[in-house]
Amino acid sequence: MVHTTANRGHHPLSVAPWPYGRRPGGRLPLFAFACWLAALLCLPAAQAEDGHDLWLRHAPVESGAAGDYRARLVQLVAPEATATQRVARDELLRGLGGLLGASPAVSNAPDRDGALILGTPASSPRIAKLGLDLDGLGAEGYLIRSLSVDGHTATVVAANSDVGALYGAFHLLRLLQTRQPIDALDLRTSPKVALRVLNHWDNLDRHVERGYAGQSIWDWHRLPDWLDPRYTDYARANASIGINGTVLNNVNANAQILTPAYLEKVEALAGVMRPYGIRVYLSARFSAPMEIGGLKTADPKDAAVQRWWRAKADEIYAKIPDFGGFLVKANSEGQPGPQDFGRSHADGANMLADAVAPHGGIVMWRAFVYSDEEPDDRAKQAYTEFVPHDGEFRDNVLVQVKNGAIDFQPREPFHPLFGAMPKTPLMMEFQITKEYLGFATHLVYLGPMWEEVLRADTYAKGEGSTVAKVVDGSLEADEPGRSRLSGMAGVANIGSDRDWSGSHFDQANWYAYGRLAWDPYLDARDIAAEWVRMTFSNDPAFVDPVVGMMMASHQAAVDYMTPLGLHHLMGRGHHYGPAPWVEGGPRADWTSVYFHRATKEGIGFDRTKTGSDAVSQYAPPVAEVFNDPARVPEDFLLWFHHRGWTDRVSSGRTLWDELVHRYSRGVAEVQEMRATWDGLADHVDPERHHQVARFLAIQQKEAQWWRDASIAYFQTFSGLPLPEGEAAPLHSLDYYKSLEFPNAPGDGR
Ligand code: BDP
Repeated sequence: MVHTTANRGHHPLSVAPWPYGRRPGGRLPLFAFACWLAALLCLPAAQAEDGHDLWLRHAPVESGAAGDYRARLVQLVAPEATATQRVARDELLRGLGGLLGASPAVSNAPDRDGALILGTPASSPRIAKLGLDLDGLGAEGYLIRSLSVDGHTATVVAANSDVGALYGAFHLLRLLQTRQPIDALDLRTSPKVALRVLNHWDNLDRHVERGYAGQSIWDWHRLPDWLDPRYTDYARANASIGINGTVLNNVNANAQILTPAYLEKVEALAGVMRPYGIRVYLSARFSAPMEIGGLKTADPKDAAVQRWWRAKADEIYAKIPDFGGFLVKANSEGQPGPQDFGRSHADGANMLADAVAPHGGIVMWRAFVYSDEEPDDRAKQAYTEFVPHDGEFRDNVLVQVKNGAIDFQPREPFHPLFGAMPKTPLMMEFQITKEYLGFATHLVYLGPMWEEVLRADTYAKGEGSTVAKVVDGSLEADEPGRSRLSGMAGVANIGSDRDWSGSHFDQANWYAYGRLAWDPYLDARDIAAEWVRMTFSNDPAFVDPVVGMMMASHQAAVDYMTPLGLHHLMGRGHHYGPAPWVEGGPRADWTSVYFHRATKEGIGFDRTKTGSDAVSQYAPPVAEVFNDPARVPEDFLLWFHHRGWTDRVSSGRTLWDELVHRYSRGVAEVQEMRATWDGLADHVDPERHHQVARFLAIQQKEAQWWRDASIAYFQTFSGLPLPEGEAAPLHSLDYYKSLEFPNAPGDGR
């Protein structure tokens, strides 16, 4: 059976022919019907490779390796007293059954070679007796060791909690899925970041803001009575990569979610997530006391407002004792907030923090703010608003900061808030859904982009003060009175599409996010290789070229969309496709011309000390580099500088020539990705190969569109000819400007 997805057909430039006989809504050709009948009558039902299994695809291991694994995994000794213990045991039985053809025998004690012993000192007498060094693993860490137990060879997966043991079980499966040897294991790991959270920008009507994978997976209408099995699969997938929290609703929040009718639904979802170590959180609308509480104000200093939130928190915790807390977008893009009542972000966050504190809850307060009246460079506003409040936030508040200061652009320098608020835990916010990076059709692996940000040096406490150290709290651990919280948020790319993420390769971004949240020092390339092996194949003839494609894909997208530090040049509203000509409308910093500032003389946003001075929000060693056109990384040249069209760049080309070169380089890279993928047909099932191939064709077409439209537009300023050998845009500038996409998916509502 071939599954179709909800939003594919809407793609305005879609070119994909339908390869499987019956197109939905079309006629069934006779031949296809005959094949279908034959298949139905004669063959066992084959499992379609529709991507639904994600990286939890436990396809059989090749016979040689399987023998080695089987000898080590003859018997499973694992407790089953709690829901989490049962989940861990079932994952191992299911996973090993798939990988090795048969599940290990379940036993109460190891009585032969090849025992797999899972548990905690509390859940497993065997593990208690081993006296393992579990100190330092914390509540969620685990160790995996090859040992001799009661005279038998054994693999021990031990932790301090059931959830730790579950994470260990998934890790063991991953070792097999990626064909690692398991005969001399000695590994221990615990998460470096405490809160590893997905943010769903899902509305209650199931529209997903910036979602490109169908509708919301949360079927609010049928909840709480119908628990879609997908919820469990979602929880499994997240637990397998260590994600331990999920914010169910959009940051542009609807207060309805806090009404009793919805809290009952939230409670049902929390029940599904709980065995997997996942807490649910909600986005809270700041004006909820007025909208659903009947109060006249939402002023955080008003006693009635404070009482309302405390009562609301009590009500929630009575239903969901492990409720995580609130995420809040306040005084940003029209959302209500404390400033509406003359109060600060700290006042607002602390009022909510006080309401959830008695229950152990937390508040994630977003720093994505910029004001309409503020004439200053938008890139500077979050820093300006938040830094003065460092030290004012309660212990159970994290300030959630996007990776860059504008808005999830294809490439941004790290946000200047990182390192600038030493007394406040700053939670990283990455966007997994590719709002600005080609939606679900472009193959863009985000691992390298996130790695670049996490490894960036803030110099806040001298060299080596990386963003990763700010996020995991290690950089400022000695800061007096600083809360020990740490967190990372990822704006989910999950929807009702059968393949969850709208494309096979977008699953890799969900996966990479989870892995980096667990350990922000991991290598994007290693994560890609792991994912490819688990999702597709372990054959090096496949793994190497595909990892190569993935690793090159982010730079390629930056090149064909916004090279050299350009940013925010996409279509207005829906953000689909190039539109560097966007101007006018409600506010300057929602236009493209505000950001590229092209003139007859040059292009780029002057954020130097003599320009908007955004550079001075960075620590001096960083500011100096960003301020200097000769030293700034060229990838950020036009982010920080306005440069002349004929100025030379490091390649020796003029800026204009370099710009054109980079646009073309991006398109060429996509063409190469296509050729690589086409050559790999023998290594992939036809369903997935076909879809990826067609999506790459869309990507190439759209990369060309980005290049051509951008060059045609910027040439009206530079007035310069294209460099030798560069093809002219396929269409006129007027043509590109005339394109409209009123039904592009995922818009904000
Ligand atoms: C922007 C999105 C918008 C979000 C906003 C946010 O276009 O839909 O509401 O970010 O993060 O990138 O709040």
